[in-house]
Amino acid sequence: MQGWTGKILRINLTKKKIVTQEFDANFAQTWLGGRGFAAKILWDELKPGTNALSPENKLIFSTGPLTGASLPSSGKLLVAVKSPLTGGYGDGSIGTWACVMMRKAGYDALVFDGRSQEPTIVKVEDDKTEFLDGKDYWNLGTFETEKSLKKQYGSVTGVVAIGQAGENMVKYANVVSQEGRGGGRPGIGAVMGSKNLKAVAIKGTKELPAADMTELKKLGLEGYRTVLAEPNYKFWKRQGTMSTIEWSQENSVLPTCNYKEGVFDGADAIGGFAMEKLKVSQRGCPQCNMTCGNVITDTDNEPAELDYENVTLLGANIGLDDLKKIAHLNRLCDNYGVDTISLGNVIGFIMEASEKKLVDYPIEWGDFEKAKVLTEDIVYRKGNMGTMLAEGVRHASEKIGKDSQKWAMHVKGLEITAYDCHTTPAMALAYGTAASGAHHKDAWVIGWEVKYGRESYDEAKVDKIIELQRIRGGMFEGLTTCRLPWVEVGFKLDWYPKFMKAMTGINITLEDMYTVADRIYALIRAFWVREFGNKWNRNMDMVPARWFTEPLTKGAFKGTKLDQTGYENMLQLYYKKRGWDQRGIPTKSTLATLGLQDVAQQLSQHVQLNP
Ligand code: PTT
Ligand code: SF4
Repeated sequence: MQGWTGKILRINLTKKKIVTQEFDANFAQTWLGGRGFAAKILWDELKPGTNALSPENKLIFSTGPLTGASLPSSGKLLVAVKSPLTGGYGDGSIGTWACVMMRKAGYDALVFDGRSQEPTIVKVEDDKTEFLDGKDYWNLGTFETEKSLKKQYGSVTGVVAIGQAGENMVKYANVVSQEGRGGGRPGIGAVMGSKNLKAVAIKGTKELPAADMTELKKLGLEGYRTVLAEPNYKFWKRQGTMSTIEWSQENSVLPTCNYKEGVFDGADAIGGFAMEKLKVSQRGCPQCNMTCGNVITDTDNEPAELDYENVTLLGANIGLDDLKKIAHLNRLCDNYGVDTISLGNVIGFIMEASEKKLVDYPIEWGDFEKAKVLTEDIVYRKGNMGTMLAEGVRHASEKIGKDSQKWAMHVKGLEITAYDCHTTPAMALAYGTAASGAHHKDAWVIGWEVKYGRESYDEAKVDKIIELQRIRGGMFEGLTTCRLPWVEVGFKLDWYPKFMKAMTGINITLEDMYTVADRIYALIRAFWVREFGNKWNRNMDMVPARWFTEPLTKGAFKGTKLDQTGYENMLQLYYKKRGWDQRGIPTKSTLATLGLQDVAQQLSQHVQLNP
């Protein structure tokens, strides 16, 4: 087999046992890599109902056949677990040298299970894997942890670490690398913390297993040159994802004060152009010439990297209009290893609860000092408030009650990312049907929807969502390369079959990859359904009531809200097109068509399946 290393490193943290498992070409082509491998391993190996923070949960780092090669933006690692935040499938994609090194060390995936008795660090160096004493690293932030490991083991070491949030099992703790790459929103950091695994350090020196290295290098070079020549490239290098702030404001979809509104009075002060005036440098992921991490200095004069999502959730959504203050909160999140999106949701939620006098906790919109204190309380689970909010917005609203569930902004327990959907039914449905809960990664349909016309609830929107889920959630998460060259500068999709041919020696078309994407999507859905059994129902795919019941009060779309019947009709149509029944469960024949007969058989032991 070429393209894949064919090896998965199994690391049991309880017994300190290491086993190398081999897989064949059939497994590789059926599941592609990254998200496909992770979903398959979790489905096959996790007993339904496993406590996500127990030693039995699996922590998976997986890559795809293109990961690590000298090709545009191929430095991404997929991290996955059964999520402690949602109880379902959870993953994230993070740019890190660790994935390049993992492939060079000869592995397509690392799978951790068990729990170390003491804090530990796993170090993989080619064929040698060691457990290092992690006690001295416990209670350090991710920055210092990585710095210290690199000092000891060399600057080329790829490091993925948790901070204090992961150690304290904050349900939306993530993992961080290179001081500004953060991923694994649904609590991947919490699972790592539950295993007493502080960090993973990887070094590799082997050649990637390319079928035709000369062709791959040639294509890679052409690919990088093509990216550079794209007309959008220059502006992208200036602002990266930050220009989306202005776009969202102009289109009334910028989440403001806990998604009450889609426009923010302070938008200009936190947008891409304001950022440019403060920008001091630029960072990015390995193997990428688009380097989109914009660095400014924060209120402590420390460097902090800004992205659209981070700035929107820690800015507009909590009523804060000062980029340096937002940068400070962002930097705290990166160092503590906590998801900026969920944290911004949680803080916005509690500001609204305070405004409505539902909690005895005074905190006003835009209160930076209190937001800082609250962040620390959450990360260390201090006091009633910190402890409650460390569990996420769904849990907090269940505790507070008094109709707060209506404006607790999540789907399936995962907090919503940075698009307000009062006026955009397709984007709402994209959140409702995303693989891990409310995430834009599977189908960022809003850009298309705003041009197409947001008022309709029609079939074209459902088709577009499925098309994007195939490309983004399936193909890119399977290949495990960054999707932004395609999304942002127009790098064409037909490059990827060419890359695949040079890497694997096989002709794999885009259509072939979309079939794998559908298989992955069906398996992830089956995983959710198996976890929830008879409690699973279509309400799991509903979005927060606020968008249906409370119209916008500002901006060009003042008075607009989502139509619930329209949303539900689109959801039913989505199920039909996916071959899922009226509850959103794949039918036996859909699973069989995707080669998942064994999944159907198992799933039918948990819920009744339709033929
Ligand atoms: C992703 C989510 C996002 S999506 C952002 S900003 W974005 C937030 N970033 C965080 C951060 O930073 N620090 C932190 N402590 N928490 C954070 N949480 C948030 O996490 C990221 C880029 C971005 S920037 C995006 S859209 C694209 N996402 C990709 C993806 O999902 N898949 C893929 N194949 N390519 C992608 N390319 C882009 O990568 P999650 P990164 Mg992230 C600091 O993981 O869990 O999916 O959440 O990894 O290396 O920082 O790159 O406007
Ligand atoms: Fe990373 Fe940005 Fe490059 Fe994607 S475009 S690989 S997120 S630096």
